[in-house]
Amino acid sequence: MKKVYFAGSIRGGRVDAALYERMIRYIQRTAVVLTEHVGCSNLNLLEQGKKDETIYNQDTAWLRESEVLIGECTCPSLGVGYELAYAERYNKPCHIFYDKTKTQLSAMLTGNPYFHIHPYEKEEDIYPVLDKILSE
Ligand code: 6K6
Repeated sequence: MKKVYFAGSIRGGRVDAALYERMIRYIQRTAVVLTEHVGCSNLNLLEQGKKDETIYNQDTAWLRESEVLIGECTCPSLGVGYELAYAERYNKPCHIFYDKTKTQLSAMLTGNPYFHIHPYEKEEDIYPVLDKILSE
């Protein structure tokens, strides 16, 4: 099964955490998600005790191991931006979703033809695109 690195905001804000969880569950029907915790609603408990250095080392190792990055970028996150640049450096295909009724994506992403960008209006529009990405 395909190994997916799912990226979504953590310290950048958790307003879309439930959406991340639904996307992760959907992807898990046909692929392996290395970063399941991104959709975890009880992140406060989980985050306690984990050193930032450990998080960085683990996440960059998972990025190198993954075959594709799928990011939900409606809520801006420095960590997700960093992960996208890191994935590009390792030639991992990057698919970026964002709700175009809620935000304008950074020009540093929309201006880079390397990234596959998927603006959506309704959550239901996301899932057929995920099907396509996962069957590639
Ligand atoms: C443990 C369990 C859940 O959360 C933790 C501790 N924190 C993190 N654990 C794993 N990955 C993290 C953590 N904090 C940030 N990240 C990575 O950065 C994730 O892969 C996200 O895609 C991204 C979010 O960055 P920020 O800047 O919004 O925190």
